[in-house]
Amino acid sequence: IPGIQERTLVAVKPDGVQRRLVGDVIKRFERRGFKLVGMKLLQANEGILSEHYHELRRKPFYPALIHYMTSGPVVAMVWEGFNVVRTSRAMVGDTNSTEAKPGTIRGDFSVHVSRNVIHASDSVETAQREISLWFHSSELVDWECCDHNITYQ
Ligand code: DGI
Repeated sequence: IPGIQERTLVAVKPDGVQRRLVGDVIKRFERRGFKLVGMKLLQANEGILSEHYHELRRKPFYPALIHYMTSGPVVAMVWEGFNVVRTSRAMVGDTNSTEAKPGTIRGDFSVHVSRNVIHASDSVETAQREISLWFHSSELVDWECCDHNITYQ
């Protein structure tokens, strides 16, 4: 099946870790049928975040965003599966929590854009860039899910 090995970067942001939402986030991605291929808890520094949020560097909220993202640990993950980038964005919900639909992660757990619990890459190209920014290739694991033939045709 083409696209079955697509990967995306998902990160539970410091507010999500503080609020003990890591397990819930992982559970949603597992139950959807995606495969976890990388995961770590880390305190992100300004270096990685300035690369990660490069496109937002001129936004008025940028300093506050970096302050928030460095305020505590983040759980970074790489998830793999068919159309995982697009499906993850749907699971995460709108950037603006007010617009995020109930049932989405932001729509269930966040009320304000400045504390929106989770990050997920917004395109396949961005995902490739973000995965290599947050993970060494040696930190990603190729493995076979035993339910592969049940999840896919
Ligand atoms: O890919 P997203 O996280 O959904 O959205 P994005 O790449 O446009 O913005 C990255 C993060 O920056 C977003 O998750 C939260 C923050 N942000 C975006 N717009 C605003 C914002 N923070 C504040 N305080 N105000 C904003 O308007």
